[in-house]
Amino acid sequence: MIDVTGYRIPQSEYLKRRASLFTKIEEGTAVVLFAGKAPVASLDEAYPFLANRTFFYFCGIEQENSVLLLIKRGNAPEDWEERLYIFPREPEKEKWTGRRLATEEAEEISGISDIRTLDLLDKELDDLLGESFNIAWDETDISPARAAFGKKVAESDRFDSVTDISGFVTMLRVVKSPAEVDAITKAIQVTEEALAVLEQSLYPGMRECEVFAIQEAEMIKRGSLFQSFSTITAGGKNTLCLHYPTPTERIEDGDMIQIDTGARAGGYCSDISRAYAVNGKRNERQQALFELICECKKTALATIKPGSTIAKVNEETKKTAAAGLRDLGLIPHSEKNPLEAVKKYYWHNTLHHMGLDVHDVCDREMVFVPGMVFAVEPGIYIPEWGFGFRVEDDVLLSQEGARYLSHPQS
Ligand SMILES: [Mn+2]
Repeated sequence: MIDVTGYRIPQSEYLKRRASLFTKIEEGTAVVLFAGKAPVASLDEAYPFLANRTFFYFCGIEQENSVLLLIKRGNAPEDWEERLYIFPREPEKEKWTGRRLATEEAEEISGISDIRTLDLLDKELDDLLGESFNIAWDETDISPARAAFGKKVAESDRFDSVTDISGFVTMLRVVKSPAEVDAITKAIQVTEEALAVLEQSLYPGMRECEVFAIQEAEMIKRGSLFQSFSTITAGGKNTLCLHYPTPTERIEDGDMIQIDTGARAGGYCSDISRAYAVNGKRNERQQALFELICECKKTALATIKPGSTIAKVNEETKKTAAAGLRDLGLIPHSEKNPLEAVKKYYWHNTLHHMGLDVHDVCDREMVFVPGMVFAVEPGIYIPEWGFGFRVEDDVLLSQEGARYLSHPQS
């Protein structure tokens, strides 16, 4: 049984990433990135915390309110300064909140030797603003911490010189290193081991929430405490709702169950969808749809190659879906525009980038290059039949084309 407890990618990755960022920004720039904190659910109850993924990308720290400061005084690496601000250790507070990172641990994870406590941050940011530094940040970060800093910057008359690094960071994040592919592969392995247990546990009449509970429990047992997203489990007609949020119904004999799920490892996501017959045997229509979706996946895989685009893969896959739906009698042979008609049954995109975010950062027009990782999820939903589903696997693009990181369902 795989166990990803405490798993993380090597420190050297973060050193490399920060060096890329330093190379990209101009001399006299200070990059400020925020981990953020969990939003309040109600009163004193907060949602689970996940550090801002761009912050995490550059230091690997998963602790609330932490701030990364990268200062480029000159072009030579010895003129690049890295500081990480974290909470100080506070035994009284830690009785409630759990142990905070020690300075040495933060250094060990991130490779940053200058670890400071958060109480110094405000004054030191003021100092920077007082000097002639240009400020750079991630404009897609919607956290209150960044907003508060934004106000400070605006008040300091330095607003003209703020640079948004999100576009450049996207270019870095969208191409995965071998260490990142390893992390994603581990996350996939957790998800797949859990799915194998789940498939053995299915029985007609079980409730959607029991399916949910088994899948989540099996991933948690393997050390994935925080999933890529909350597992979706929908039976029967509920498979016609893509992000079905209320899994409480029984799955009757003869019905399909849709599971869309993904564990995390070292902060990295997986994303796998399976469609099972709850009684273990697909009927004729279920089998026909399953085969068509697998056909679509084949088309998608053949189209995911260097130089291709999301739009191209979508279009080719929809052609395969349209042809299949015509054979099944759902799109009339007389239909003049099958690519338009297929929209009635093909509701979502065929693929998305996957990494630190499950729907990872990207520019949708971006031309595919080796190192990209995608979740490929053709889905066909047939209201006339009362069900539909997607089958989803994760792939890595190399010079030779796309190859599965997960093990496709048959
Ligand atoms: Mn997906």
